Amino acid sequence: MKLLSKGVRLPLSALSGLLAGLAALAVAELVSAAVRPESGPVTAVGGAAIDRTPPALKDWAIRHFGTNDKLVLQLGILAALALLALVLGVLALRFRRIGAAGVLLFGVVGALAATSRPDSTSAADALPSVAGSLAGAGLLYVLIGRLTARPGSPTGTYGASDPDGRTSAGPVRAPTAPECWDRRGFVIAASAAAAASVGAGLLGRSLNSSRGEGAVASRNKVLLPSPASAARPIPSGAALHIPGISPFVTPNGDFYRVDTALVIPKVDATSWRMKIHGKGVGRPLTLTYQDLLKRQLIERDITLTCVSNEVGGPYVGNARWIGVPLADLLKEVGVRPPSRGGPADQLVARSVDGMTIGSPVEDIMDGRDAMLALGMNGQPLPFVHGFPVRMVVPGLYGYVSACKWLQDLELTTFDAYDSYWVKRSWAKKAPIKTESRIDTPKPFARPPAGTVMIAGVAWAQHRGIDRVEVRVDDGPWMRADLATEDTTDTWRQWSLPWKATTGGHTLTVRATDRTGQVQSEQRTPTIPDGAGGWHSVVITVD
Ligand SMILES: Nc1nc2c(c(=O)[nH]1)N[C@H]1C(S)=C(S)[C@@H](COP(=O)(O)O)O[C@H]1N2
Ligand SMILES: [Mo]
Repeated sequence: MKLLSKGVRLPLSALSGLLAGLAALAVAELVSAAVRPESGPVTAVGGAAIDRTPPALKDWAIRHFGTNDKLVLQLGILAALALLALVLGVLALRFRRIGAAGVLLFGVVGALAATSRPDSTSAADALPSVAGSLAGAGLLYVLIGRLTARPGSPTGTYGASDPDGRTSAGPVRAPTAPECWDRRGFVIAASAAAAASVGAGLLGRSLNSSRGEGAVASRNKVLLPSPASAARPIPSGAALHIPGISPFVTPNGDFYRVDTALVIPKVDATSWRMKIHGKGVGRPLTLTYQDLLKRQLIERDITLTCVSNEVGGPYVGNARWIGVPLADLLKEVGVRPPSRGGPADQLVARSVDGMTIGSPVEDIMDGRDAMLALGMNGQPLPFVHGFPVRMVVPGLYGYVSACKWLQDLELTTFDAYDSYWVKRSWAKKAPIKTESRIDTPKPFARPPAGTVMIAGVAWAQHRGIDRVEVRVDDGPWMRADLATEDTTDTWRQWSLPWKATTGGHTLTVRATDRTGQVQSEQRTPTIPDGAGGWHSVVITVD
C-alpha cells in the first residue's frame, strides 16, 4: 500500500511548517495591533536581544550595519524562524503532537520576551505571541493530519506515529481501496490558511501603522514659538565651501540615529505628560507639551555625538535646537546642584520605550545650555529624533544626556541607580572626547598631483576647538586653517591646502581643545567612555 511517497510528503511537511510560522506571525501581528505594536514577537524578541547584546557585539553591529543594524537583526530573526518552522514541519510528520507543541514553545519565548521589555507594563504584551503560536500550532496539526490521513479514515490522523502507513504489529487493517494522502484536504487547508494569514498580516500591519496617526496629527499641528533667546546667527566664516566636507548644519534627514527602538515610538503631543520628581525635589511637577511651549524658550546650535562613534566615524551631527532651559525647571522644583548641597547628583531621564539615561546634575546646572528640546533645525523634533520632547546637554555623549521620547525625570544618585547603558558596562559619566575627522579626501581616493584640499570637522563640545593639525606620512604637523567658531558647543570645520606629490600617502589629523588638551594618539575602543586616537586616511596621488 502506498500512502504518499516520501518524496512529496517531506517537502509538503516542511511547507506546512512554514505556513504555520506565517500564520503565527500574521495572527500575532493582528493581535499586536489591539495590544501595542511593540508587543509583536519579532519586535519583542529583537528588543530583548538588543537588551542582552554584549557591548562588543553591539558595537560591531553598529559598525558594520550602521543604522541598518535593526533591519539586519529583524531579518535575521525572520530567517531563523523560517528555518525552525521548516524543521518543526518535518518533525511533525513523524511526531505530530511534538511538532505542534514546538510551535507553542516559540509562543512562550515570544511572550517572555515581550513581557520582559523595559517598556512593558502589562501582561497583555504576551497575547500576540500566545495567540499567534496557538494559531500556528493548530494549523500545523491540521495540515500534517491531511498529509498522513487516509481518505475516509474516521480519525484522519493515522500515521502520526506511523508515517509510512504500515502497521508494525498485530492484525493488519488492510484497506480495500488504494490509499493515498488527503491531497484535496491538504491543498484546501493550506491555501485557505495562506490566504487568511496574508489577510490577517496585512490587516495587522495597516492597523499598527495607523496607530501613530494621532501622534502624526499632533506633530503637524505644532507651531514652534519664536525663542525668547535666539541662537546667535551662524558666523559667515563658520561654513567652508569645500566639496566633500560635512555641512556645518546637519539636515534632519541626514542626522545620525542611534537608539534601541525597533518600533519608533509615536507619542501624541496632546496627551504627553512628563513628571519631575525624586531626591531633593520640593514640589514634584507634571508638565504638558503646552506647558513647555508657553515657557521662555532658548535656541542653540549644539553638536551631538555618540559614544559608539569610532575614530573617523559618522555618529556625530550638528543641529539648531529649540527648547526649555532645563536648569531653570529644576531650580523651580527646588533642585540644587551637589556643589550647593543638593542631595541628588544624577538626573535619570526615562523614555516611553523604557530607555534610561543618567546625567550629572552638576553639569546640567553649571550654566551650559542643557535643554528639553522641542525643535530641531526649525521643525518640531522628527519622530526618530525623539518627538515630542528629548534632552540635549552640550558636552556629554548621547547615552548620558540625550534621552529621546522623554516621559519622566527623576533626581537620584549615581550610587543608587545605574541607567540602561551603565548596566551594560559603559561609563557612568562620559564627557565628549576631543576629536577630529578628515572628511575629504575619502579613504583610498586617487586625486591627481597638485593642490589637494584636506578638510574635515573637529569637536570638543563645551570646551571649544583651539587648533587642528595635519600630518602627511611621518612629516611635521602642519596647522590647518580653522573656520570661524560658532559656539564652543558646536563642531568646527577646518581645511589645509596640500601640494600633493605622486604616490601613496597617509594623512593624519589631530585637534587641540581650549583647555590645551591634545587629541590623544592612543587608540582606545569605544567602550567604556568613547573612542580615542587619531584619524588617518590612506590615499594614492596619481
Ligand atoms: N529613548 C532613547 N533615547 C536615546 C537613545 C535610545 O536608545 N533610546 N540613544 C541615545 C544615544 S546612544 C544617542 S548617541 C542619541 C542619538 O540621538 P539621535 O538618534 O537623535 O542622533 O540618543 C540617545 N537617546
Ligand atoms: Mo550613543
